[in-house]
Amino acid sequence: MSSAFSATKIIQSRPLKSTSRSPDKPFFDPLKTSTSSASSSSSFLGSTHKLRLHSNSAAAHTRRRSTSVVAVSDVVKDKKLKSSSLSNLLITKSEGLELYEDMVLGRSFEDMCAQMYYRGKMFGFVHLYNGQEAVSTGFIKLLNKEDCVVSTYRDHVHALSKGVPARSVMSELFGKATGCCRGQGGSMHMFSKQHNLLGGFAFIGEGIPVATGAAFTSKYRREVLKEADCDHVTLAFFGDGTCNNGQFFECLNMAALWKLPIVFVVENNLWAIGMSHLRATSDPQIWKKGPAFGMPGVHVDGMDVLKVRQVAKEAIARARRGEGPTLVECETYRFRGHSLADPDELRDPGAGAYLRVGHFKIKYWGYVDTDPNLNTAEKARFAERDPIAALKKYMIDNNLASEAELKAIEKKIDEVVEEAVEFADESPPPPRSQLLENVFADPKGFGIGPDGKYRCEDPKFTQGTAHV
Ligand SMILES: Cc1ncc(C[n+]2csc(CCOP(=O)(O)OP(=O)(O)O)c2C)c(N)n1
Ligand SMILES: [Mg+2]
Repeated sequence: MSSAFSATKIIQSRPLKSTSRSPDKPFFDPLKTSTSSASSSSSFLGSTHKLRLHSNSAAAHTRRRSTSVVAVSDVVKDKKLKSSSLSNLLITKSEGLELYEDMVLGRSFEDMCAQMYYRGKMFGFVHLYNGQEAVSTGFIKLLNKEDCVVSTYRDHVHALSKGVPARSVMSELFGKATGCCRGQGGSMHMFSKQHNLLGGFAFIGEGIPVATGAAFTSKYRREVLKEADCDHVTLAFFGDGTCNNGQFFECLNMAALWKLPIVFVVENNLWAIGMSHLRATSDPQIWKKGPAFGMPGVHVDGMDVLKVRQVAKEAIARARRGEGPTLVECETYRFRGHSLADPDELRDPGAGAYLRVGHFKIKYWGYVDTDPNLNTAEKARFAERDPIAALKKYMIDNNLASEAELKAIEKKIDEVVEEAVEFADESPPPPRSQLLENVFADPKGFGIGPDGKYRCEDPKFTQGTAHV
């Protein structure tokens, strides 16, 4: 197998070895591929190559600076070298169009959210997903309806990819009764039982145990309740910053111990609000934490939907086959501020986005940069690797779609998003009677006191509290 394919990061558990960072330790560069050190038999196609020794030489410096932008998946390029036959491509035309439509929907929807937020139509924090679409689309479009997705506060696009209609996501954002949580959840708590979207969670790491529980349910139903056809898989999405949270480690342990059908999908966008990933974690290569718990750890270029999809295919298939969990680290980037309350002034590279090795500043992605305006340079570099533009180019270059066909999809999505806004705007707010629903376990909404009586029977109980 040639370079792009052999450079996988699937690593099984092995004896403990220190992985703490030091200037002598290897860095990995997702833009490069290598023929060394990887198992050619791994089925994690699309995974970028992993470790490569950092060199301080000027030649290495120049090479890194001149790394070209990946506009066409290396995976596909590699395939094309062997045959120009369309049948050898990684996606069919209809698959490509589906991926394109889903990514365009995610992007357009989020752009519209920004507009509506600044027009005062939404309340509370709203975190957009621009730039990260290849991860949601690359994974979720491979799922069945019964499979589960657990997200974070950056959850609108995961909901859309899982099939929750744009109008019910938008309506939820507007706090309206027609929203997917009847207006009670808002931006950070998208949920749809029908689509097996188990939430949006505002606290970081909060969704990981929920996802682990969902995966446990699938296994329990299959093995204990003998529901032979219950092969449902759960995907847990979360960020790089969240990987320093204890729940992440606890759940990796349980998932590996019980061989749960789950994929932990880390969306490493290099920043946790204004905290650089490099500054916050002892070993920035998150995928390595998988093998430490006895599961494969895989790294993939999260700006390339075709690579993400290849890795996702195998990780999901493993889970479905009963072979247990996988940890996938997708290297990606968010094109906007942390939330719409952040005018994108928080990512200050001076605060530690760069490692200092000797007199070089080493960027996590393998760049060496002396640009004083590092923040702008970082954003510009990732803007060039926009996953939607990359897929578009690939589809056209490979005669999978014409410019007109893709334009037609963009137009259709514009209409879907416009319609979603109109629907949300015209929808009624939730009734007052909904105010205390789901606040107390008691369906009457007032809870039961220690004496076994409804608390509302205490005449003083509601004094000073909400009345419905
Ligand atoms: C338990 C908890 N602690 C702190 C916060 C505040 N907080 C909100 S977002 C965030 C950063 C998370 O970064 P990351 O996991 O990388 O996700 P990203 O926002 O980059 O998608 C933090 C610390 C929180 N929401 N929950
Ligand atoms: Mg992050």
